Amino acid sequence: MSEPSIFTRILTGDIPGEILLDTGRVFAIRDIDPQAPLHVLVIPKTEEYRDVTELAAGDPALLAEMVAAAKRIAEEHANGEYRLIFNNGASVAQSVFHVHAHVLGNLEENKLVGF
Ligand code: DGP
Repeated sequence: MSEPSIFTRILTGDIPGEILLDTGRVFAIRDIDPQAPLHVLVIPKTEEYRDVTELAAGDPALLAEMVAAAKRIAEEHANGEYRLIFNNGASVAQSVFHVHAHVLGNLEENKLVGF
């Protein structure tokens, strides 16, 4: 069996990290290397899906739960507006192959983040 992902290790408490939101099937943590004033990762608890393409095909309801969780994070920690980013593949900077969404918010006006 493969090693648990870094996100699973945070979820199980093996690695310290504050869980901002837990909806049952989805959880959220702050990104360790924030690219925006609000930068949170929304992650399904299952490691079954490597990226959002696999997730959308395999469990679209779980993808919808991730989007709803992103909206809740934006409402609780920003003005309700947010940017949602999924990296899909190493060549576009995906480094953790346990699907996750980057939720960015509180961006300065007209300032786009570099990813
Ligand atoms: P990606 O490049 O799309 O695979 O995003 C992976 C993100 O995970 C990256 O922005 C940094 C974040 N990350 C990696 N290790 C840790 C960690 O130990 N704790 C937290 N909170 N975030 C991490």
